Amino acid sequence: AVGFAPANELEGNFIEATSREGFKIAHDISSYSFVALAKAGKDFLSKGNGSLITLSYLGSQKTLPNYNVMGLAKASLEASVRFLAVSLGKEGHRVNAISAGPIKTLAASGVKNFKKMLSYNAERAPLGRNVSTEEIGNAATFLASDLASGITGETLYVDAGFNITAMGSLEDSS
Ligand code: 0WE
Repeated sequence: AVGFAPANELEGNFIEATSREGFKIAHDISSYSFVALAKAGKDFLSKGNGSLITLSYLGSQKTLPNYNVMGLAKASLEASVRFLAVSLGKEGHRVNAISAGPIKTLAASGVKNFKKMLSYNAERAPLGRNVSTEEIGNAATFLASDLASGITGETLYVDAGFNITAMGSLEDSS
């Protein structure tokens, strides 16, 4: 799992913030890197039942403030999961993504208003909270295991259900 866009790409109006160079860097590091990993690593995968897993985010499907070119890169990453799944399927290898809810990590500490995003998500998610790194790890363990032997090319949401909602609850909004 590796994702990156230059910091100036992740702030402000999408059109104004997005440069050709920033687009290139974001897609190279956040999407092509997974294809490169599959290319370099496929011969080292467990014979006949390997599993590749990457990390994505809802910004690939829906807009949110400031995520900008990372949303495009994650959309590309999720498409690469599908194409890689076909490419490696004949050899029995599976390729999936986990689309995680926002989590307070070191990288997230560099993101403006991240605390606000955490409470926004927790408030509106069906489970009424955010997810933990352990819950992402558990889903990854499942996807890597034979319990997920029939699952490939999929993006699995581990986000306390946030992605399935449109209006959340009317209870506490003004
Ligand atoms: O994918 C991510 C993190 C993406 C990210 C974050 C940074 C911060 C520091 C990529 N590149 C950089 N480059 C830096 O210089 N997330 C899902 C977390 C995240 O990042 C956001 C979010 C969320 C959620 C950035 C803006 C808006 C929302």
